[in-house]
Amino acid sequence: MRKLIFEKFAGNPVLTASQFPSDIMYVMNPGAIKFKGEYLLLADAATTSTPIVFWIARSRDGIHFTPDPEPIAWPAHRYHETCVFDIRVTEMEGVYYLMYCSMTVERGVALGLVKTTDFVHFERIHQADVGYEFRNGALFPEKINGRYVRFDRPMPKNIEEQAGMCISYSDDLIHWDHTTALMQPRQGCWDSLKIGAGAVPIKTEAGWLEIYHGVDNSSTNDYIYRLGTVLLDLHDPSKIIARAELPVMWPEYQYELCGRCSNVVFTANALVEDDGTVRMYYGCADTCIGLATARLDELVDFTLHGENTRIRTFFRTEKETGAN
Ligand code: M1P
Repeated sequence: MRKLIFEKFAGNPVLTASQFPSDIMYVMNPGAIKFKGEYLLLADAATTSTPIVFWIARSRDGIHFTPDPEPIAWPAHRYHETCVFDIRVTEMEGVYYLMYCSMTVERGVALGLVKTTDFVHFERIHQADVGYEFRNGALFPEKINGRYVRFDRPMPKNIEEQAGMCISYSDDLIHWDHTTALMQPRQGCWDSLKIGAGAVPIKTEAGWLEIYHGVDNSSTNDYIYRLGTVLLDLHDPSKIIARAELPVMWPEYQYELCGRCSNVVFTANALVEDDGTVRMYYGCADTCIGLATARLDELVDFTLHGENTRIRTFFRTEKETGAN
């Protein structure tokens, strides 16, 4: 297996639809958490009859997972949710908050919030935002300056418009305000079309480390989803300390290159172990789930200092290429 910053587990994928009941077609993009000595994946499971249900798979060793007999009994929504996807799990003082994308006919795609303390009983906190469409919500694991903070991404109406990552604040986890643009796609780079929060941010001495996804459409047939990193100020996460120029992970193997949506690596949670290993579960081609690991200090160092390469762009100016 090749390694840049993240090293992919040689036995990938660690979870596939074949481990679930027969009407599950694809599993992907899991929220992940270590709870009472077990690794839990809260996966998107696409069924033959409904778009997606959330389904927990549990493991003692983080490699061999057993899905629960049934999907999560997801708490009712004021409207009918026609699809749900991409849970991100945030723990605060023993409560586990599940921020997720909620699709209803009335609201389009918005961010809903559910909580649990035991991963058996689930209680709704928030239906979904009103107004603009939001996706890729990730709640920070602590209040900052007395307020809850989340990443989100307002969705442009036109897919060709650039979609950037924003940061929003709340006193009650229901009403979100001061939505501020945090960062934008970078023209000509691996994250040129759209970007969105990936993992719930990780607190480090150097700042909040965020592993985000970036999409470019340089391929003739498809988008490519890669993962990159950014460090944000601990006291004011709307301030960027450093954004790595190059991605830390990208689709390379058959299970990431081919599937329901090809060329996708997509993460929602990266877990930090006591020895400083970052254990990241990720969706592969919207079809199955893989595991990749990295050292937290290497991720921070790479974000601050990068490789000894300048940013690679797909398109050079005439001046850069020396053309007349
Ligand atoms: O199909 C790739 C991904 O597309 C969406 O992410 P984004 O809105 O950032 O493009 C999500 O639906 C995600 O679940 C999916 O993996």
